[in-house]
Amino acid sequence: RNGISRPKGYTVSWHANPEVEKHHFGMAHPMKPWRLTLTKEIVMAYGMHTAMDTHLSRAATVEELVEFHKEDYIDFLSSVTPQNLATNYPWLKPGAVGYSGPFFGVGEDCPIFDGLFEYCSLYAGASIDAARKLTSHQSDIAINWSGGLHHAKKAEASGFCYINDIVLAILQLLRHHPRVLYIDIDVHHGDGVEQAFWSTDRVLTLSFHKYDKETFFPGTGPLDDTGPTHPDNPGAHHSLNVPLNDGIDDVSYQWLFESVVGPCIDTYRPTAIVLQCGADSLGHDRLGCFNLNIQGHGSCVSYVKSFKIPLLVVGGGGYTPRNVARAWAHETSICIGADKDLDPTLPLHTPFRHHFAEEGPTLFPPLHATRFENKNPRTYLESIVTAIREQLRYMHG
Ligand code: V1S
Ligand code: CA
Ligand code: ZN
Repeated sequence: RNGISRPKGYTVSWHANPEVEKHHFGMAHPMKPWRLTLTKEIVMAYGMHTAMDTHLSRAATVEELVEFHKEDYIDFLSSVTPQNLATNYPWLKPGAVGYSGPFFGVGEDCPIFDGLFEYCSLYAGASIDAARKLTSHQSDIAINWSGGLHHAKKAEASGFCYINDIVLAILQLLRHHPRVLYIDIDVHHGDGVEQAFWSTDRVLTLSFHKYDKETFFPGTGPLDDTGPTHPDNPGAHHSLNVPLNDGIDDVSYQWLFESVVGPCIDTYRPTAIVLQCGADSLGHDRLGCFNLNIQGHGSCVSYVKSFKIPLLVVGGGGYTPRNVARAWAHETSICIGADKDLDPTLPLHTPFRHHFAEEGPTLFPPLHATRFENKNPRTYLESIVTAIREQLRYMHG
């Protein structure tokens, strides 16, 4: 099977539970957990699972969830169902007496669906397990494609995210690691993670995203938003944001990513890294507006891996399921060091094959066809790099 073998000198672990994939947000909703099934189909067809320690993840416990989230919010998530919603929470209905806007963030973006709490606790459990594999030195790279849900707040669901598995995983890492770097290449701003670690210098958060305060969710993450700067806040200058315009391509993104991430690692000297690989920054995404190819997106993973620092890799957004699956399968191959060995023709012979018919059975379809013109001139990218370097000078390592 393509001769995939275990990586030499380091261990990669894969954390997943197929129960996650069975949940449905609703027909019209762009978040499709079955994209994880497609990802796994490709990974297994190439034989990549034989090169990793594969762990069936378990549900996070309530005690684990309340390490970040508020207890009444977890109580709500664990007891609400589509059936009891209207009876138990009548004030949730717009127009009802006492209605005061979305309740715990519930609404069209974050609907209450069957099995919601199982879905949440399973993806969170996988990220916590993955982080523990790193802290116990049993893995050097740990992967949870079902995680990466970066918008969830302490007591509020937001942007398809209910539990912030990334925050929970970083809290685990902080038990053993003095400094954690969080990098977020989802097309959206990683606001929930940024906010959670806003007041500490032990986590440096760095998000690349499309930024438009008025028209693009969540409307936060301008370049100059680097953490509250009052003198006694240790977290000042420890939130970095790279706001981008439509249409950025592989060459620009790769140059920018390396020009920003390199100095961040050199200056901050993290002892662990969490990489959120939201695949909605790919071209042809249903919600995104960038023009990245699978290779361009994957080059971020290769670059981060090259520093040989304990690494937690999580998923995130990604709304054209077949391309999400291609990207995350390719990135799995990068993690195990097999990317150069893969035949780019998808070795799929199962009924899943038809999902890839549109672009043909290839791992690397061209996704750069410019639905969005590149509105990020070189001068703009250079000004970002200058500003980030400026921010890093405030950091005392
Ligand atoms: N963009 C976008 C978008 N589309 C939807 C949506 C569409 C159909 C549905 F049935 C339900 C929702 N919501 C949004 C965004 C949220 C994007 C979340 C991205 C999550 C992530 O990739 O970063 C991580 C997993 N919400 C909005 O733009 C808010 C609205 C302002 C517009 C859409 N309506 C449905 C709610 C209010
Ligand atoms: Ca991002
Ligand atoms: Zn996103």
